[in-house]
Amino acid sequence: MNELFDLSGKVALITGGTHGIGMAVGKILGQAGAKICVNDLDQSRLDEARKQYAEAGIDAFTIVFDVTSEEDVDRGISAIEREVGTIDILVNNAGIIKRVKILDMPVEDFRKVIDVDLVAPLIVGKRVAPGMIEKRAGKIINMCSMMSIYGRNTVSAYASAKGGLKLLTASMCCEWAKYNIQVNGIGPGYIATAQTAPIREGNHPFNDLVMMRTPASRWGEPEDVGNAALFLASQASNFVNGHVLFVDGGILANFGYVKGENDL
Ligand code: NAP
Ligand code: GCO
Repeated sequence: MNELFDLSGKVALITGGTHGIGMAVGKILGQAGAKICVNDLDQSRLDEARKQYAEAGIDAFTIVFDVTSEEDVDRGISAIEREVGTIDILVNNAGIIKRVKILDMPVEDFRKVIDVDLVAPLIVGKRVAPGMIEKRAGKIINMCSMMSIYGRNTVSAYASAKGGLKLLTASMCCEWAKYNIQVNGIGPGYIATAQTAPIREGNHPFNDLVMMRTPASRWGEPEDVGNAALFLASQASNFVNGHVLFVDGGILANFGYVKGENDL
């Protein structure tokens, strides 16, 4: 059974894996035996992350590159292929969000979110897939969202990107499954990271919505997502393809409830 989840000998790239969900994914895949590679925009954040991975017993390979730049991605992936090896597991985790109403959002800001959250997984996927095709094996995990299927006030760019990412995941599956590459998404619910801090901390009223919509009655932890990534990165998921695995504490199953004596 353990062999199913053993990633020994595999090279994994987690984009933006210097904290939050990405770091949880990196630590869990690393503890399963994968050689962990992470990129970020900032060397100092990579240096700090490398220390944290080391404290978890993981010797992470770190490299600066911007996932939205084809040239930067090619340089970064070439360095990983040269220094570490061909990538077996790609987690397109890097992402941004801008919470601004449509009428107030500059088109340039909308484009920036689309670039990072949708175009970048295409760029990195296109660069990594040939190595997987040659090996006739690979795992790609695109970090989707509840906003891959829901809209919500102020997150139009993010939802548009994550909705597209759900179908980019399906499209990658259709074109690459024949090469024994499994391409899936993870749809985290509301997870306690820096990205959600502005709508979570300081007794923010958004907490009430998250609690009403999440039957588990808690914010998710990055490790909740990391555990799902281990399944999708392992042999256990070899016949799972084009799927978005929601890790949401039951949000999708729940219309919501009215807090009170009977929790109607
Ligand atoms: P986070 O704390 O904001 O981390 C995002 C990471 O992406 C950071 O390390 C960031 O680097 C990196 N990044 C951003 N733009 C980049 C670029 N152009 N090139 C390279 N790296 C870049 O986010 P998180 O909460 O851990 O979320 C991780 C992923 O899960 C995102 O795709 C997010 O949309 C998704 N997600 C999150 C939640 C949630 O509730 N937290 C739920 C569903 C989905 P810097 O720190 O240097 O900017
Ligand atoms: C928001 C949150 C969400 C989460 C996540 C939910 O402002 O609604 O940031 O978008 O990040 O994507 O799945």
